[in-house]
Amino acid sequence: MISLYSDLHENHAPVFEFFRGERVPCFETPARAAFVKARLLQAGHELRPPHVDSQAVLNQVHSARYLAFLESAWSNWLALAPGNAAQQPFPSVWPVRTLRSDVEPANFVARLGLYSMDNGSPLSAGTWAAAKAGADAAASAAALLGEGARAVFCCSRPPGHHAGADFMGGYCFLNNAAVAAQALRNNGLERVAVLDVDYHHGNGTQSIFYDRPDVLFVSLHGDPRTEYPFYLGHADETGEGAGAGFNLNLPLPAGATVGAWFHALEKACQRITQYGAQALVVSLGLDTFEDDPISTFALKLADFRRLGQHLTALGLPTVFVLEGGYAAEALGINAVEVLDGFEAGK
Ligand code: OKP
Ligand code: ZN
Repeated sequence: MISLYSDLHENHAPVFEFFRGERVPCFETPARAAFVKARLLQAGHELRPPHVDSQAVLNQVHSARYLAFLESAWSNWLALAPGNAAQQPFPSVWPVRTLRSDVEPANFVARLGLYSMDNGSPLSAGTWAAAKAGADAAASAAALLGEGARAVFCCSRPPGHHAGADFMGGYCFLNNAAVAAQALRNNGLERVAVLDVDYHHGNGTQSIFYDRPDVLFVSLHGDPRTEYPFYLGHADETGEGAGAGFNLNLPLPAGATVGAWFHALEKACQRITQYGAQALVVSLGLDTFEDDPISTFALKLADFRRLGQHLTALGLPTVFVLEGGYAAEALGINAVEVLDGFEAGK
């Protein structure tokens, strides 16, 4: 399988995130993609750099003012104070209910809060370039499908599925899965399905396509009553307006069994088939792994092969986009197991 990979992810290397008010080392590290890259090469997969500029698709998926903020965020942070190069910006104030988000403040930290859903998306010098390379990979993968590729894997980080049209969140800045789906639509496909198998609900992807029937969003994830992102991902979110009926959430309780997870996967696959999708985008988070440090499902290596087998049975041109997975060393093996299960089909 063709895999798309750019070294630019390495410069997105924030040091700290917050956990219960304390600063802790980031879980979302450059080593994650390095382990996946190494395993891809070891397993004989072809690595290519992204070759398509995603800017036009980004403008369809994200708001202009959010993109402008993100692209200039690091230079604006540096301009605030000498010495900021060695510091990480974090938001500390957010426009929740009753506060205005239509007026962009001049204050940098206030703008950072406006464009963030949490304080869990640390920025560093290379964040924009890394995120843009991930979006370029998603657009490139869609182009390769248009040229007849059966499947393409985007080995990119940071992840994207929590990023909404105008906000970052949960380590995510640009929504790579949404870019892939929109690029496939732009290529003339009428119905595209996004299947999100990350442990965490893909709130950003859901919200981007919530009122649209042309992109079906299906997600299995930890129940948001107890699991991040908490404020979206419930079963009663089924789409709105023209998109009514084209959103399917299959939340599972924290600690759910592998059997329950595959049962939900079968329901997800049935919905995608019934929809008549012409292509599939998989938000491939591997934090459903039994040893994941921030999640509570229990998939093992062989289960990732089984996931690949289920996905190939859909018979659709497929873009895989790497999302979460924080047992970094196992991430490469687990990710390639999905791809090899997909290719072998048995
Ligand atoms: C991103 B993706 C742990 C806090 C967890 C949010 C998790 C984001 C997951 N200290 N913060 O969906 O894998
Ligand atoms: Zn996740």
